Amino acid sequence: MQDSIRCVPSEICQVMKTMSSSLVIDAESSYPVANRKLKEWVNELKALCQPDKVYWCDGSQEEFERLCGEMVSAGTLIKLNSEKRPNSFLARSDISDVARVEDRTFICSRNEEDAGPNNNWMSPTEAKQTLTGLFSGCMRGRTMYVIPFSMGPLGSKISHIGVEVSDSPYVAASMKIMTRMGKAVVESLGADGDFVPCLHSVGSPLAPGATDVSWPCNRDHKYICHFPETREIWSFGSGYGGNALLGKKCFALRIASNMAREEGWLAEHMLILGIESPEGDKKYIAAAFPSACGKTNLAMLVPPAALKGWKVTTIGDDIAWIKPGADGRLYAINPEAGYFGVAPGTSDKTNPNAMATMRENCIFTNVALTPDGDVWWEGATDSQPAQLTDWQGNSWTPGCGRPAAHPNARFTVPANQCPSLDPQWDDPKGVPISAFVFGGRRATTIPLVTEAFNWNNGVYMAATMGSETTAAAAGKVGEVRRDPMAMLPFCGYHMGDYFDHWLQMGRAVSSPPHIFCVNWFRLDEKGKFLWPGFGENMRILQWMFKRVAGESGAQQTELGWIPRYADIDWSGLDSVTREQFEALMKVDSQQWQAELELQSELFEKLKDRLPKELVFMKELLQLGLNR
Ligand code: O2Y
Ligand code: MN
Repeated sequence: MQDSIRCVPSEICQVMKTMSSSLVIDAESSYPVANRKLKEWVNELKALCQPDKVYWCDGSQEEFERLCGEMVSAGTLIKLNSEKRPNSFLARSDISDVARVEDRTFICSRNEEDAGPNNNWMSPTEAKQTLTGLFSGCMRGRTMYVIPFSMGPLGSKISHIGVEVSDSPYVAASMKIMTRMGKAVVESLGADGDFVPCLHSVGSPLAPGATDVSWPCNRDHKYICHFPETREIWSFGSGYGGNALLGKKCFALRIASNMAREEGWLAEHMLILGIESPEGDKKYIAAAFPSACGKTNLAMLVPPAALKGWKVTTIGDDIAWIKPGADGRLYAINPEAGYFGVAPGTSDKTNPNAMATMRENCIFTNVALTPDGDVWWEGATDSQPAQLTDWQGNSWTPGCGRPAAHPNARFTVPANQCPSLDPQWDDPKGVPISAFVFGGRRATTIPLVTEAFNWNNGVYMAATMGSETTAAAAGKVGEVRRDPMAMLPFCGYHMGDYFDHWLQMGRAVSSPPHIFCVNWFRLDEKGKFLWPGFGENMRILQWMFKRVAGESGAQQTELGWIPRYADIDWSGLDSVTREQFEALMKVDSQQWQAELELQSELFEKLKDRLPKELVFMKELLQLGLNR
């Protein structure tokens, strides 16, 4: 039995086999496809989903333009003003389909315990049974796109290949931007190369003669299922972002985290950036922050002019795949080839590099449209335009009481348009990582920056990181939500096992990176941010750089090493006083007693598989604080 249908219940399997045996093997590709598993899988899916047509994407620019043109004719895309925004488009999604659907996301491991309390679980048999029913005939009246893609540079030892089969041309066009996609990937597979099969449908078959809607999806049934043992993804009912562009969160994090654990590497929710000193020394860091904490801004940071000669370069803004090198260091690639960034809040002030990146060849989703055919979103400019069309296509004026862009509106844009792109971003060897940085959004308790004493101490810090809930998130405002390593929604297995994997990785390499924790969001008693953030974060990156180089001092605390006022370069910044800095760095033992009690809730949830090293770290910290 072929890999892709290994877990299908036998009666469904029989139906699928009967359907495919009645088909002539017909790859319907304009280029040769030698891979047996791929041809068979596509033919099975053709029989199951019953599309009108099968189209194999070649990944060419001509194909991208044709797909976009077809979507403009169908009303899925609006072409933007070519003078203001060349070769760019706006998509408006259905109101039921605007974000990742965590409550409809499942890890379908054979044993429920292996998915852990951090995931929704469904048995593989039940998932395949339910989804086979839903996929049956789901592409009628539509084209089935076969989308071969490489996560990472083609041929790199750190990269892996996937093939997404989808009935969404928006997905096909977005995958061209977000991955290395097309014919060369199929060629590299040869006859027997392996790939992760990713099946996707918007779940909205078209009856003969029926007119389509601009954003087809299924309002009643959405399932984002991952099968870690067989390394498959089945996604039904949504055409949006992480639910549908399956190379991203589904493959590069949930499935890849399982692969990484088995094979001894790391698949992380991390940006990767380069820091270059005025002397031309270069170091790379990988940094994990929960969703919507300014990751893209940090990845594309523009240092203050007063820090003469210091540069930041961008390798990636969201995901890092990290493997041990022969020299005992960890090497990282950005498996993606584009950015799927949050538009609201992005401006020439907060992220000029992102604004320059999206000057052309961009697909915007759920932003507002200006009367002259360009795009706008909250925070894009200081003043609001007098008149707009909002993300749902309705007329909008300032003060109308509705946001013009959806808060999760996105830009999808090729990485190679980024002005701060690192020259090594496409290097198959990856870049050596000198430091890991973990950040949460905390109003109190957590210092601006702390360096861990050692690897296990750093893993403990990362495992216990969290963010306070805001009005936008469900739950009580101000409640701390733990988001270990920013991986809570993305780790494809039990979080306790994931911590253990991190501990083991530190032992597996002779030169593990330093580990730092940051909190850009500490408030004063009046509720004002103590730290200016954005480009000024460079001062903290600079301190990390010097710590790694052995060139900067620090002060020991119960938590770890922290900079003294004099250890930070304050040139050109007088808005942070010494008192403010002390407040940013303060380790308040009362707050920490409460923090340790809150951390116990996480440890309690994971207790079946919590590594003893982390319990020991917590006890050590408790002892230190009691002293
Ligand atoms: O809502 C979505 O589908 C996108 S979520 C997303 C997109 C890009 C990068 N990160 C995230 C995230 O949730 O972490
Ligand atoms: Mn993310």
